[in-house]
Amino acid sequence: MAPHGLAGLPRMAFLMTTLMPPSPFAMLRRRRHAIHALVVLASLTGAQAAQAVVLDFEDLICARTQPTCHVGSVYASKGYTLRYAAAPDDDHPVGFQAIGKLWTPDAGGSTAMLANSCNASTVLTAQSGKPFSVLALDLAEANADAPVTVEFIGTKTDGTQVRMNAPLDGKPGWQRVVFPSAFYNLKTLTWLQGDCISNKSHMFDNILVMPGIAPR
Ligand SMILES: [Ca+2]
Repeated sequence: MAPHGLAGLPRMAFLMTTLMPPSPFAMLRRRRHAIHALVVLASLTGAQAAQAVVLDFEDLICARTQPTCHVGSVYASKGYTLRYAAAPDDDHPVGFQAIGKLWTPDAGGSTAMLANSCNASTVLTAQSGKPFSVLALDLAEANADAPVTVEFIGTKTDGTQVRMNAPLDGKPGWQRVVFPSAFYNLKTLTWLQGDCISNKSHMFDNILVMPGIAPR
């Protein structure tokens, strides 16, 4: 049986480590990431930007009063769907877990999401069935441990794929990933949870997504 996601929860194998307070540099870095994402959004036309949404998981109210709570294998919001799938050799799929601010490694954050088993995949699709573009999202070390690298795989409507690795800095806290235009006009966006051994677990938040940007 593969070990699973968060410490202190059923079938979880992770250990919590001490969380360091965010440094001024980390705060500055976060602000710079935020500015970058805003620049990306500002480069779009008004009509395009008006259709952009942020999947921020704030509707998962159970995480307002609990460190974590169970979500299930599907999360749908604002025209988009996230699906969890356990690794093929995983006999005990767990599903998505909402992460609240009471979860220590989410200090300073807001309600976020975790695919709660090793090597689980998360797949983002648009409920319209039409191409969509992912502009940015936030990642953090789920248990404040390292290393964490998240590989994103975008699949286009013609079946071709684009890939990008997002290594985290190893310091507890949120980092913003801004996607290049190769990640516009996708049919699906997939990323994997770490293997819990050489690649530790991550949580995610604030997925900035919008309908496909012409040309298609
Ligand atoms: Ca949030």
